Amino acid sequence: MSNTSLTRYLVEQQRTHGHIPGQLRLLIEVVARACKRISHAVNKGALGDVLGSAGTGNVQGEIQKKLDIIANEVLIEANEWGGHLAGMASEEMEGIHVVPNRYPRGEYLLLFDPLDGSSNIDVNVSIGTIFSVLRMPEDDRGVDEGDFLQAGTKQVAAGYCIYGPQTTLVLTVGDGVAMFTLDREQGSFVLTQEDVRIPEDTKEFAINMSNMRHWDAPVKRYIDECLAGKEGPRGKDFNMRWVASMVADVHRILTRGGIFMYPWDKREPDKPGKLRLMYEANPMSWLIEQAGGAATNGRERILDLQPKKLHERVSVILGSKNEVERVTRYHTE
Ligand code: AHM
Ligand code: MG
Repeated sequence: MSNTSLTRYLVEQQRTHGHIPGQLRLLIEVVARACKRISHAVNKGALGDVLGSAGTGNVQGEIQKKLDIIANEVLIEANEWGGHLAGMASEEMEGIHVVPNRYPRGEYLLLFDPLDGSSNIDVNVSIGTIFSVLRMPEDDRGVDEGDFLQAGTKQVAAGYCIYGPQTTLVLTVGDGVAMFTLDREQGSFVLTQEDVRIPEDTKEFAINMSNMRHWDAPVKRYIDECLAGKEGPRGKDFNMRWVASMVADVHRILTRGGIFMYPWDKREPDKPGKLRLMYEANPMSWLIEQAGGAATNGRERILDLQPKKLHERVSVILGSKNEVERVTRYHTE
C-alpha cells in the first residue's frame, strides 16, 4: 500500500507541476484536518448528541440539522486564523464570512457545503463535505460577495470528503484526481488512488425518479430510453442508483462510471435546479472533468457559467462523457 500522506502528495505535486504554493497547501491541509474532525462527529452519531434538527433554517429555506451547523463551525474556525484566506462562503450562511482583521489576510477564497446529503445524516447513510477554492481577485482591497462570483474554470483546488464506510478525501488541483483514505490509527489521510478515470460509457444512471412527471422532455426521453433496456434504442439494460447524497453518487461515478442528474423541473419552474452552483456543482464538475468525464446544465458546460449570486442554483448533468454528451444533445435537438 502507498505510504504517501496528503502533505507529501502536495509537496511532490508542487515540485513537479508547481500548482500548489505554500498558502494553498496550508489551505488544503487545514480543510482536510477540519474534515477529520467532522468525520469524528459524524461517527459518534447518537453518542455525541449530533443527530436531529437544530430547529433553525438556512438561507435556502431548508431546516438545518445539528451536524450542518457543527460542520460549518468546524470549517470556519479551522480556516480563519492561518493567514491563507481572505474570506469564506457556505451553504449554511447567507452572506460571506470575511476573515477578521486580527488575522493576516491570505490570497484565497474558500466555498463549501459543510455537510452535503443532510437528509441522510440521521439514517446512517454516506454524507460529505464539498469545497471549492478560488483566488482573491488582485488589486482588490475589501472582500465582498462579488469577489466570489467567478466561473468554475477559475477554481484552483476543489474536492470533497465523503463520510461513509471509509472517510475518503477526493481532490483536484488541476492535474487529475487523487483519493486519500483516512487512516484512523495514524490519524492521517493516505493516498490510495491517483489518476482517477471515469469510463466514457456506462449502464448506470442516478436521478430521483419520483420527479419524473415534472421533468423536461429531453430528460424524460433519455431516461425512457434507458428504461427500455436491451429491446429499446440503446440496446442495453441499465441499472439505477440514487443515494440522495451528491457526494456518494459522485464518488460512485468516479469509481466505476455512471451519469448523475439533478435537472431543472416543473416543481419550481423559476429555479434552474435544486443544487447550488458555487459550492456543489462547480467543484464536482471540475473533479468529473479532471477524471475524463463531462458536466453540463443541459446546454452549457457548468464550469463556463458566470455566477450572478452566491447561492445560485443550477441544473446538473454529470458523469461518463458519452452519456452526458447524449443528454446535452437531446436538449438542443
Ligand atoms: P443538501 O445540500 O441540503 O444536503 O441537498 C443536496 C442534496 C444532494 O446531496 C442530493 O443529490 C440531493 O440533495 C437529493 O435531493 P432529493 O432529496 O430531492 O432526492
Ligand atoms: Mg449539499
